[in-house]
Amino acid sequence: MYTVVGPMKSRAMRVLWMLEELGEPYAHVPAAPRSDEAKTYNPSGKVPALMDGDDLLTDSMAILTYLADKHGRLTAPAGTIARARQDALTFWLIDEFDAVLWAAAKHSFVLPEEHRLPAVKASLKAEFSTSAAKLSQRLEGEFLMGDHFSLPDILACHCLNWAVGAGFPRVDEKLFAYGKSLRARPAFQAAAAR
Ligand SMILES: N[C@@H](CCC(=O)N[C@@H](CS)C(=O)NCC(=O)O)C(=O)O
Repeated sequence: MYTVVGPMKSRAMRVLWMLEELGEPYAHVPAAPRSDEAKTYNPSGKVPALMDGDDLLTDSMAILTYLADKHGRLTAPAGTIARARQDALTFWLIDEFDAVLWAAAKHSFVLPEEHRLPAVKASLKAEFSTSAAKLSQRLEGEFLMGDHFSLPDILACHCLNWAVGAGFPRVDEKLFAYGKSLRARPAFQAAAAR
């Protein structure tokens, strides 16, 4: 039995969405980041965390990769060229989307006030727009890896939603439509209803 730790409005959403896609049962503990409750699972207080029985797993994309490999779904098999390309895209999204959004969050409310540099946000927004245009350009079919939904789609869509919430510039129509179609998936809707 899986237990997902972290609120829907955090990177825990990626894990909730993944488990809904897999149709795997799970419990949800919507503990806030850094809360005492989150620390009872993950001593760092970071979310998401996933308990698989007694085993603690951390980091959203490590968790998603573990689940995809374990259940043999939503990923190319490990050790294949297709997987190397899928992983390259995942790491690119972490560098160009997640890290940029996280830097903006740090300089908005995460870091102690004396370490925040709000002026950096304009630069981060410009960087994000450049990366979003690149992603839009490489999007050829319905999904990032072609005709099948896979892990990078969960990461990309979560970051696109995060960007809207953080007041980042609008992405182009093609990428907007891509995000919209992913949000319409029953598994996304079920996770978002948490
Ligand atoms: N790379 C990690 C980042 C986890 C992370 O920083 N989560 C945020 C909430 S979305 C958090 O726990 N922040 C609290 C903190 O940084 O102390 C992942 O993808 O899970």
